[in-house]
Amino acid sequence: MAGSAAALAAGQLPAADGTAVPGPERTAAVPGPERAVVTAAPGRRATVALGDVLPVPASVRPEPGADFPLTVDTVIHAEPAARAEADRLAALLRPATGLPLPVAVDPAAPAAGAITLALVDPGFGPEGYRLDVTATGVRLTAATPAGLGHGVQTLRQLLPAGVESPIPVDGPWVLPGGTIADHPRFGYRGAMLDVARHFFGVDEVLRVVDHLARYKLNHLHLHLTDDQGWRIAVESWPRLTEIGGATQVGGGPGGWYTRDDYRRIVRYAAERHVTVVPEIDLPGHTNAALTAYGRLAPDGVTPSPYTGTEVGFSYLDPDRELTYSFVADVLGEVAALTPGPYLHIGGDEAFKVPADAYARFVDRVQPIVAGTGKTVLGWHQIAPAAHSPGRVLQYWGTTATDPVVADAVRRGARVLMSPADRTYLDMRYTPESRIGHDWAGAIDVRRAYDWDPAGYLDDVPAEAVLGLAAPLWTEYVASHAEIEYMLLPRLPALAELGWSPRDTHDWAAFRRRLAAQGPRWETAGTGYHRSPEVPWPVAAVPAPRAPES
Ligand code: TNX
Repeated sequence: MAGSAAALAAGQLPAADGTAVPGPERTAAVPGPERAVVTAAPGRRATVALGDVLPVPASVRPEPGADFPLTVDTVIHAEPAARAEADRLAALLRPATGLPLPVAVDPAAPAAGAITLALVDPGFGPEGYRLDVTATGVRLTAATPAGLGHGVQTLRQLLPAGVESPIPVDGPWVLPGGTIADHPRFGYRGAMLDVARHFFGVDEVLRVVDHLARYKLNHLHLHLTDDQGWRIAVESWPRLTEIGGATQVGGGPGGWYTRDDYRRIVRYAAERHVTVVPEIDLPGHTNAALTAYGRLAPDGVTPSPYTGTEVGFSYLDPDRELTYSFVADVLGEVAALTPGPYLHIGGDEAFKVPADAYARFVDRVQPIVAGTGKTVLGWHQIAPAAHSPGRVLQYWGTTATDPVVADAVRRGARVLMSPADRTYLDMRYTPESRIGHDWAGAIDVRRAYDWDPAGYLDDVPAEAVLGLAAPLWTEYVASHAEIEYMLLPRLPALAELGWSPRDTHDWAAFRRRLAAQGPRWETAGTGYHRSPEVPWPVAAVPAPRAPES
């Protein structure tokens, strides 16, 4: 990961694709007709327009002249139940602003001049919020802590890019006046990280959670098991991780999460209103499990560890009872560690399993999931199986028609949209990209943005679409810098599709707002792909504040 503010000041940021990313410039940036210049000049006027938020809010009503400056006297006021969100807001704003921003927890009405967070239902649903900025105070209201959390992310984006700095810089720290009323279009907005092909440690996963939370995504799907590695400790089958977790693509050391590691990820995500969805991929993609317990292998022969990138060769035998006691043990333990409602059972690319045996397998595993109290989520290959209450099919196809999925929807299933030609974050941006798959085509920013999750699949009504999720498979992604390169800037494009009302969909407006994220990432030391489709500004990143100021 690109490092500290000091490293950034050196001028050039290496992008993961090897191209040079223009670094922050201390001298005046080149002004030009299409180049937004992020100014660092102190002043009392807001420098970000109220609507320049990503994902774009449902409703924005600017009030010129009602800007609110943050000062040394600004207090963040919260009722006790809103304390965690108030603390997070303070933690996000203090490093760059250098302001004390004390959090006052007090059920009584705040004094004028405060930023107030209140759990008062503004009427915008479970994740909605309302933000009122006036010259005399700021008020953020929501029905739930999640709504407040989304409002906090909006507030953060309304301050200039310097707010991302880990050390104090000059503002101006002024919020634009007016009202934002906001709520999501879809209830499920997610991303998936494949920690099986290449393993990523807890801290790297937490950084991914930060990116999700920033753009109001609310689900992190962890692809925990595959041919190359088993990454989650299971007490009743300990060799799964000890043996099955010991390598990865390319033959590196791999790794796995202890139960406490996994709990830490779940807790950190929950604090940021992100639900973890664990995937145990069944019955295919199971070579790592078979290396640990050869008796699970259909032919009883323990296979070798696999460090390549092929798919579809391994499977659990649908016709053996041992398979189901194994699956019940694993799913039971993973469910017990997971507070979220979904258990993802994979189901993709079991090429060696005949269709009838595959269907019997899914028909037996879905009730096991239900028995743990969780709801079945699976790749859309599980569609032919019987309906299981609430079950969700993750559609990763690239065709607009899928009669089997449409039929499952008629039988009660809902669909999570991950069409590979739009949402797959492991695809190359262009044929020339340094890393990535290309089987679903190149996906640059416009391709990721210019589609409608509710309209992609024929014969599936919009009401059956739960939302969208963007998978990052990691056959070719081996470091955190490469994660960020693949994630950004496509993740915010998909986040906006998931959150913003359809009638705000507008490529020209979107790419202008996306461009403004560039200086924020640079200030934070986050890598990204400088897609030529986006008019990135020449960013004058604010200089560190002089000690005496
Ligand atoms: C297909 S998408 C897979 C994965 C690969 C991915 C690479 C899906 C459910 N299965 O096993 O990693 O393609 O793009």
